[in-house]
Amino acid sequence: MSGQYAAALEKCGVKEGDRVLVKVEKSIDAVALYLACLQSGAVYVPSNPKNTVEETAYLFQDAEPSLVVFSHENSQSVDARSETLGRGHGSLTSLADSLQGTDEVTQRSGSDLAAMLYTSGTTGKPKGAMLTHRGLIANAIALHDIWGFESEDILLHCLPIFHVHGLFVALHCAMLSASEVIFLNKFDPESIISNMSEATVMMGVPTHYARLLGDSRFDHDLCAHMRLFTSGSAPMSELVHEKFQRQTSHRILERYGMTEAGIITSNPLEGERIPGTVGFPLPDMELRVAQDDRECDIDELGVVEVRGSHLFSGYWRQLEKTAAAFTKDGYLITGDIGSLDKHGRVSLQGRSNDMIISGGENIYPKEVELYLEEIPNVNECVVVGLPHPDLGEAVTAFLIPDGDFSEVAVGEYFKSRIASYKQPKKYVLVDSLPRNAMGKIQRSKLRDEYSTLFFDADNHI
Ligand code: MCA
Repeated sequence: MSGQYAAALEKCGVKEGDRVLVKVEKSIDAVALYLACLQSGAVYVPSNPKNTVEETAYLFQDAEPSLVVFSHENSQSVDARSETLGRGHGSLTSLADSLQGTDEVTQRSGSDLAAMLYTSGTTGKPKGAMLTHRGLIANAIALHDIWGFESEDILLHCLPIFHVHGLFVALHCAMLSASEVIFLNKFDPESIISNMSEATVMMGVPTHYARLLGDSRFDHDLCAHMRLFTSGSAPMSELVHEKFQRQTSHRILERYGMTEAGIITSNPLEGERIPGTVGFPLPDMELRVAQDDRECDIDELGVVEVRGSHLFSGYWRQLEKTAAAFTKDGYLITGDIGSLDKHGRVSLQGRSNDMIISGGENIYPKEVELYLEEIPNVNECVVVGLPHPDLGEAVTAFLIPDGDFSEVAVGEYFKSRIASYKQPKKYVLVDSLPRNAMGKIQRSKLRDEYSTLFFDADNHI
């Protein structure tokens, strides 16, 4: 199928190094299109299908793709060739079906781009993280080895495929040993539970596991034959870890990564998996914890920095942001605060920036604040992530209204502007916002004061 899509890309005029922007729902055809891009030497640029027309227009303008592929339902007009993907009504799918598949593989070097994934940024606009063939291969081989993937494995795949986690971490591991994949179109506890008995490995975000644990059918017997559950993209609380072990008799393997670096550390397959830690750096990944240009002592907190062949090659057309992301000696500054223990295990304690992680999705407050500030009767606002029993953190807006404030009207306003998962789950109207002596808003004060806003007596795990 990927050979047929590669032939279709050629017919569409896609050349080596061209970006192909893909905003489609999860499907096998989307996986084939991703592989076809690799095969043709094109750069795969996946977009969240929930992105609004405005957000997609930004990606289009920034990535300058020579081809844009939409799902039938979310097509929009763009100033480039566009096609649709899907069985029955997809123009690219029909074209691919009508063509003889090609086995030809365009040779690319390790430093050539394979994919570009957009990550939200501190300034409010997403940046394209340039991922190379070398980086994807290095991370895939390392994970395949340390997690012991074999051809008999069957991967239960419930992640979206527009992120590193679902597209690269999960699929590459399975592909390297030609393992079977049970490919679910979205996360849904019902289908996970009904397919679990066929699978041996599942990868998920903490929200997936917290939801599964809420179902009494997700128990020891259902999971008895499973080889491995991994969790990442957001911190997993020790409570969920322990509940997972009590309910399933499995110890979840927590690992840590980011779009710019792939997977950075992992708890061991053999050996102790310790809740609250993210394990050891992957082979070939150099990791240190630093503070004010000096390396921290054992157990001392600092910013986690990493170096190695897995790393991205920079932000697309953003030289300054790329330079700011690295130290002089080539370490990527992750922005995560953590420490190393005497065995080399990494523990994370939070972030040095204000990024919110909601259900495994990263959201920068600035992006939401910029939109809120445009609303005429919002005088001042600040957006923070508050602890949430299902999502880990929930986007919350604190604002000083000028006159009447209608949540319904704001909901309507946001609909066409930013993807729904980024929109505040709650609006808190206040008379003033806490500021320090320099006049800077103290987000941490709001996080502390409102830490139980999303919890009630029934909401404890
Ligand atoms: C959906 N909604 C959310 C989120 N997802 N709200 C906040 N945070 C979210 N993450 C909202 C929708 O906007 C919608 O709102 C309503 O929930 C229902 O949407 P639906 O799609 O049905 O939601 P869901 O199926 O329940 O999705 C929740 C989810 C999903 C299953 C947790 O977000 C998910 O699969 N997350 C995984 C993300 C992931 O793979 N991250 C990896 C990136 P409304 O009703 O108002 O429209 S990090 C990465 O790749 C690095 C390398 C790493 O280390 O892994």
